[in-house]
Amino acid sequence: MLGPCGVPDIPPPTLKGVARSNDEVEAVLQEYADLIAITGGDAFKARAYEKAARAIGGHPGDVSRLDAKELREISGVGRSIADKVVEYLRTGTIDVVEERRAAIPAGVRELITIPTLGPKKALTLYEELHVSSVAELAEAIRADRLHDLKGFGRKTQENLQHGIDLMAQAGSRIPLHIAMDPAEEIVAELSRLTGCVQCTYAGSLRRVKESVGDIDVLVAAERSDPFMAALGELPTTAEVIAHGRKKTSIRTVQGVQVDLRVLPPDSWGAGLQYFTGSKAHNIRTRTIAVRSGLKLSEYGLFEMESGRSVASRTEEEVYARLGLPWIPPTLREDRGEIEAALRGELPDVVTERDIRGDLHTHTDLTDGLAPLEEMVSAAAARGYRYYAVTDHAPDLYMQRMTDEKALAQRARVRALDRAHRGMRLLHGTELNIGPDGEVDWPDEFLAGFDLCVASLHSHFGLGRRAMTQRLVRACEHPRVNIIGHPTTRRIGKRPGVDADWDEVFAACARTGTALEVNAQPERLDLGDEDILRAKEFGVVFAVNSDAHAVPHLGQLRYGVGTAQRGWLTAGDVINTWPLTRLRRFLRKARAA
Ligand code: DGT
Ligand code: CA
Ligand code: CA
Ligand code: ZN
Repeated sequence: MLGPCGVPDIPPPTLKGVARSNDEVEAVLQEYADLIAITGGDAFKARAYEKAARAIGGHPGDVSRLDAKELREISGVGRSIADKVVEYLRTGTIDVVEERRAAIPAGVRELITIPTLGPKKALTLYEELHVSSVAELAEAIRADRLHDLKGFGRKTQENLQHGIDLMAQAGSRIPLHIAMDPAEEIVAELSRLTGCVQCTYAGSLRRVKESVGDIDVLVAAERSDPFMAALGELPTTAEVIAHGRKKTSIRTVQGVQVDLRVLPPDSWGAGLQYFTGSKAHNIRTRTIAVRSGLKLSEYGLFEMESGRSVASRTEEEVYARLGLPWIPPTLREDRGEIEAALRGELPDVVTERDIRGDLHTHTDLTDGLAPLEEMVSAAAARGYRYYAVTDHAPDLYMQRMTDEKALAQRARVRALDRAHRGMRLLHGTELNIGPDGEVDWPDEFLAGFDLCVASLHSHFGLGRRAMTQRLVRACEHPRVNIIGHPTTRRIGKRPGVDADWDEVFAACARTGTALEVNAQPERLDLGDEDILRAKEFGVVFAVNSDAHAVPHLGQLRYGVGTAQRGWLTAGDVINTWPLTRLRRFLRKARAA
């Protein structure tokens, strides 16, 4: 089901404060690590800050509630780091970070935002060529000025150019999860004001697009001024761009633009429909209105002749008067939803409440941050009926998995399973799909797992033919149940691998292998368009968090939003199924 306002189920805003302050601390420590590296500081120290940044980002509790002593209990956080965190939480800045910031041009810091450029190379470019911005670097590459620079061969230059291109493509669009925090905070703050009848975010964020241009917030109230004024005063507001009676725009400290519009309460439904978009969807609804002698605007649906309002209070009324059922925001892209709605064939899209368990998660046995017990308790607290632990397999060498470790973990999982009422634990693994489609471990060993996710973690550059065969072969493996993050894309950073996806989708359907909708917001893999296509082949899906820390479990909602955008119903998603049906699926055809 969808929540009030049709926003996909979202945990209550109170929980969000936790993630945000941890994220902020993570970001400032990571920046400090980068600054140390750029200014030629101690590499060991930079790594220590990086490690602490990650540990804090993944810490399940709100770090802003901890004192220095409690902070030091987080792994990787020593006295000096804890003190800096306390300083940051108290004052909003850290002196030494400010000093380092001042010591180098902003342009150099801008350089390391290029996905393929690390701090060391950024410093070389600055010192040797005085390059101090992305634009200057692009120009230097074009003019072949990197020619004689040590460590900047052809391949490196191509990578840099690729990184610059990716940045340009991503433009100033903001990843979904980065926009979600300020949006929820603003909605929570404005909802508190007296006179607020309704408040929500609209636009691409409500449609759960993987990246958003800006945040559109709507309020229904008789008087607009108090809301316009309050927006300018919020702690997240860095700058007021435009202030008006109908619309105010600000920029947040994260650099995200927010448009606030205040509507008369009677126009709420029409305004919400209009500002949710997409533009393409709205063009269709307006055309339908015109054909019925009506005019649709953000204020309502009006009779063309008399100007009399016929619907405006709720979205449902507006759609109904157009002869349509209410359409979930995630479908409003003019990708056939209007036709489907007219035929009465809109999909009943999967929601977070339908999800019975998570089938791809990690622990600190490999690269996760939290111990098994903590991940399992957090999963139980989410109300899951089942939960799979799928740590990495041995071929990902740096994770140092062994047979013994896997078996020891299994024993712990089985013991925990007995201790948990209401939630069954599955012991799985995330296998590595080798260059020829082979996976870690022989069949006898794999037989001991309840399920196997198999993912690409290397050899991304294989040709299309080889890549396709590799994925098809992984599907054909009798123990492989789910292809994890199938394309390996990183949104705005790395494109997915090249393969004949139609052939892969067909293989999934034929072999009873599910495709993952990986909910990590920087992945969202498969993405909406691939899901739509795969669904046509009769593939089933698993919407998984791929959590490496407790807070990541909650990112599942981004995967659910993406699944909705791919028109998936609960029936299409194996982790909404009852456990018995899931177990039958996990046996593939073996026991049939
Ligand atoms: P974004 O911000 O680029 O990720 O995408 P949106 O969809 O949030 O677009 P935005 O912020 O420009 O406008 C929010 C919604 O307002 C949009 O989805 C539909 C509606 N809207 C804005 N301008 C127009 C327009 O000129 N025509 C129509 N039909 N709708 C518009
Ligand atoms: Ca927008
Ligand atoms: Ca906007
Ligand atoms: Zn994983």
